[in-house]
Amino acid sequence: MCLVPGGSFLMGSADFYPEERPVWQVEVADLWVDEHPVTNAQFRRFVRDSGHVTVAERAPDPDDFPDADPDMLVAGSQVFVATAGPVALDDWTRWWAWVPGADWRHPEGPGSTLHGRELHPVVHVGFEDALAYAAWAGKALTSEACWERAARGGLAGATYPWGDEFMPRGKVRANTWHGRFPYQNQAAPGADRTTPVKHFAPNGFGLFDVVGNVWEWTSSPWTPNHAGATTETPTHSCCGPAPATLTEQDRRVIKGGSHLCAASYCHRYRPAARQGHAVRSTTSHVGFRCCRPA
Ligand SMILES: [Cu+2]
Repeated sequence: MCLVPGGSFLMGSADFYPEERPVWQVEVADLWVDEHPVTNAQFRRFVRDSGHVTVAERAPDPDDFPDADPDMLVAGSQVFVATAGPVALDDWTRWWAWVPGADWRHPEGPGSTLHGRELHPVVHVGFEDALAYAAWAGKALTSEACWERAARGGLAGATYPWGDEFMPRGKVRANTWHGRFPYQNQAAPGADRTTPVKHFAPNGFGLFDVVGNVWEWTSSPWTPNHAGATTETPTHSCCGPAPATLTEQDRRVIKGGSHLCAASYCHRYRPAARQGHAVRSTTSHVGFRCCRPA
C-alpha cells in the first residue's frame, strides 16, 4: 500500500462533464491506499480462503425481479464485445452483451479463463464482492473524495494523474481506448481488455492504474453532481463503515474510467471523472482497490 498524505485539495472539474461540477475544496486525512487494483490472483486467494460466491455467480432473486421471465434469471454478467463497425453511441446495448456464465473466473463467459491474467485486475465484481474482499483483507473501500485525492498524485487541478497532457512525449500512460469506439482499437494487441497492473508508470503517490484499465468501486453513494456538497472535515473518514443493506437500485460512485474509455466517446480516464453504477451490475470493466486508515 502507499501512504497518501492528507491535506486539502480541489475535487471535481469544471472542464468536462456536468456531474463533476462544481469544483470544491475537500480536506482528507492520511490514508493507506492499495498500490494497484485488486488482481485476479489476490481475489482467488480471498475466494479460496472465504468461500465467497460473487454476485455474478448467483442467479438473481425472483423477488427482486417480479416481472422477469424466470428462465432469464440465471447467473451471468455483462461482457464487452467490439462491434463490426460504427454504431450509434447513445445505445450501449450495441457493445455490451449479457453472457450467462460470465464471472470473475470466466471474464468472457464459459470457456474463457484467467490463464495469463493472474496479474490483471479482477472484473465482474459487484459492490458487495468488493466489500467482502475488503473485510477479509482487513481493509475498506475508499470514499470518492479520498479516491480522487489519491488518484491526483499530489498534482493540483491537473487533468490526468500525470499532468495535463494525455500522452506526454508521445508516451501512453494508461490503458484506455485508442481509436474509434467501439470497433477500432489501435492500442497495443490485447488492450481491448484489461492489462496487467503496474504496466504503466505510477502517479506521484506511487499508485498504479488509477485511470484506465478498470473502473473502481468507491464507498460513496451516487450523487448527480457536487452541488450541495458540504466541506468534509479533516476527521472525515476515508474508509467509512460498510452500508447495512443494499437494494438492486442502489448506486455507488465508480472512478477512474477503463480500457473502454475513448476521448471521442467517454473522456473519463481522469481523477475528477465519476459515474454512478448499480451495486449488483457486474461488467468486464469494473474492479476495485482498498484502503486502510493511516
Ligand atoms: Cu468511459
